[in-house]
Order: sequence, then structure tokens, then C-alpha cells
Amino acid sequence: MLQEICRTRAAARPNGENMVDFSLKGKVALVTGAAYGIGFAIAEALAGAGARIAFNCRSQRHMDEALAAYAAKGIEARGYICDVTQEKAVAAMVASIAEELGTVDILVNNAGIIKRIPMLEMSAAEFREVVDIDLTAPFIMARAVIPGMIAKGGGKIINVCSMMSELGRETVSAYAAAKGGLKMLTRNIASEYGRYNIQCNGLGPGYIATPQTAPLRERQADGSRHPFDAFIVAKTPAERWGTPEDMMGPAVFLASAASDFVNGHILYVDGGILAYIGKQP
Ligand code: NAP
Ligand code: GCO
Repeated sequence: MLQEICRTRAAARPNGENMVDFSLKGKVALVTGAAYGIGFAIAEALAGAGARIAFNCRSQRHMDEALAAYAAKGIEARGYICDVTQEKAVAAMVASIAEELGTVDILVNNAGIIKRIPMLEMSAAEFREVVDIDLTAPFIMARAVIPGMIAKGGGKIINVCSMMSELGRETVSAYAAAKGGLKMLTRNIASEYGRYNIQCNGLGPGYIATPQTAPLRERQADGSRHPFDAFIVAKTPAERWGTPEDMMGPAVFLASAASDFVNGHILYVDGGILAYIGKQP
């Protein structure tokens, strides 16, 4: 069996060329919540590697702006208004993509929200809303695409995790619970469907400058940096915030054949935060 796999792979690359295959040519990628921010950059990267792009978001205004932004980059992205927590809408979107672009080969579960509220002040409804979007929705999305991937002989699922898949901090109990859960959902999908040539991995961004983190970077009245902004720069060995573009290479790697034996892994793209104890006093 192993010899057969090696022979097939060698035959596909007769001169040893392209031994590392990052191409996504002919693949259909669905990136959730890719109107802007990290999702947009990931979709742009996957398109650059050759994939056809489908994306969704909830707001028509975000959709219109996103379609214009993709077009400005020469990307023919197909956009769907769809809330990832709504099972019927998700099923309808996945069916439309299958008809209009083809079966989804690559799913990026990127859509997510955060609520920064001290736990004792947070209502159960607020907690549930975060868990619903950040954890239950990736389950709904994955469940909607896995049968098509199995029928097609494989697929890639990338779950956008977080520093909060590993760490806690004041005010983000629901988010940390959801992103920690998403890490384990990732490992479970890998465990359950790896035999169908489906790889499910996590992408764990560090602190990235997007609308989601804008409140943490707001200038103070006196023009100085937000204390949290200064804290993050000090906590990151790279001494800067990440950008959505920092996610591009890692996303292409996890979406491509180059990562075909990587499964259930969380790839942290954090400028070294998780490796660092912090600046000595
Ligand atoms: P963002 O700037 O707030 O963008 C979020 C996107 O998700 C938007 O396109 C939004 O569009 C969409 N969205 C939100 N809820 C949705 C829903 N229920 N259904 C469909 N679309 C929905 O966020 P970001 O900073 O790029 O973050 C993207 C992902 O990375 C999130 O999962 C986030 O938790 C994670 N992350 C972010 C950071 C960071 O530092 N920024 C770090 C680690 C992980 P609509 O509002 O129009 O729906
Ligand atoms: C926060 C931030 C984080 C980041 C990110 C870290 O309030 O601490 O919003 O949670 O967005 O997820 O990886």
C-alpha cells in the first residue's frame, strides 16, 4: 500500500518537480465571514493559489463592500448572505455553491465574534450567542460539507482558533470557552474523518489588527497608545500586532496537498506569543 502511494506520487511528478504542492487550482474554497478582516485575507490567498472562492457574511452592506474589494483585486468571489448559526440557510448555501462552483473542497470556518464582558456581568444569553457563532456554527458548517468531501475523496477544513484556545484573560470567558472547544472540535473531526482523506486543522491567529480588535488599539485622549495595545506589543516577541496578511501563507499550507499528513494540528500564527513568558522587569 505504502509503495503504491509512493509510486503514484512519483508518477505524478516525473522529474521530481513540484515535490511541494501548494497549488489549489481546480479547488472550491468556502471561507465564512470573509467580507473583511482575516477571512478576506485568507480568501485572497486561496484565490492567489488558484482556488475558486465562495464566502458569506450577514450584512448586505458588508457584502456589497466585499464584492467590490474582491473585484478590485481581480478575484471573482461568489458571495452569499448567510448566518452560519442557521442550519437551513447553511444547507441552502452549500447546495448553491455545489451547483454554481462545484463541491466544496476547502472550508475555512472563520466567522466569529467576541464579547468583552466580565463573567459576573455576562448573561447566559450573551454567553450562548458567542458559543453559537464561534463553536456551534463551525460544527454546522463542517457537517454540511463533509458528505460532499467524502464523496469526492477528500477535503480540507480549517478552523480559525485563537490565543484563547490556550489562554484565558479577564472579560473573554465565552470566547475562550468557544475557541478552546473549537480546538477540540478540530481534533475530533480529524479523528473521525481522517480515514476519508479529510484533514481538519486549526489556524490560531495571535493579536491581529482587524475591526474585531480595533477597540483594543484605540488611541487615548492624550494621543498615547491604548494600554492593551502596548501590553500586546510587549507580550509578542515580534514586537508588533499581526496583520490579516500574516495568515495568508499558513492558510494556503493548510488548504493544500503540502499538508496532506497534517491532521488535528493547531498552527499558531502569533509572532511567538505562546512561546514567551513575557518581558522581564
Ligand atoms: P472581524 O473583523 O470582526 O470579521 C468577522 C467576519 O465574520 C465579518 O465578515 C462578519 O460579517 C462575519 N460574521 C460574524 N458573525 C457571523 C455570522 N453569524 N454568520 C456569518 N458571518 C458572520 O473578525 P476578524 O478579526 O477578522 O476575525 C476572524 C476570525 O478570526 C474570528 O473567528 C475571530 O475570532 C478569529 N480571531 C481573530 C483574531 C484577531 O486578533 N483579530 C485573533 C484570533 C482569532 P457580518 O458582520 O456581515 O456577518
Ligand atoms: C481579546 C482579543 C483576542 C483576539 C484573538 C487572540 O479581547 O483578547 O480580541 O481574543 O481577538 O482571538 O488570538
